[in-house]
Amino acid sequence: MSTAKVIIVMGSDSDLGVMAVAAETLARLGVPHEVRVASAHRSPDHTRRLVAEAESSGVACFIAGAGGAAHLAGVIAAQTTRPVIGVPLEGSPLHGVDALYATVQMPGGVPVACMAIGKAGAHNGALFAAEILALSDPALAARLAADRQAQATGVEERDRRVRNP
Ligand code: RP5
Repeated sequence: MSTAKVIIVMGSDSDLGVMAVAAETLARLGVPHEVRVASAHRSPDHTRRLVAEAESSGVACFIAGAGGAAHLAGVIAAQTTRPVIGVPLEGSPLHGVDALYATVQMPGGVPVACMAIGKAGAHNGALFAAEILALSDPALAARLAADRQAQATGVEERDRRVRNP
């Protein structure tokens, strides 16, 4: 964990299919990161240790993805004042709405930045983490701006294709 600036924590390895999107986005932007599994409910001590170790090793920001009664982001936020980004995940019979409510409805005093449910949330969570780091990293800010421009160019290209099939 020594060089990671962002740590992506998942409640289970069954979340990897979605949370890998966050790792891919951070890798594309050149943000050093690490992916870990820790459960707020099944391994509370491991989760506590992970947060403490991440803080000591210089992690600036946490991304926490969990499904069901998703307390992971909140439990991490309870133990650090570094930014915590929560990604509610689908998979339960309630299709992620349970995780959304659990992640977004933090009590005043312990903030979690809650993203959208699923892959869009994992993608945006990584972008949001990069935006936080970019406040003190002009080269990363430039890469984020280029990424946003490439996205706009891609939409314009799709518009051209739809208009001229
Ligand atoms: C949550 O329970 C995890 O984040 C996962 O989304 C869900 C199911 O976990 P598994 O039973 O697949 O390990 O804590």
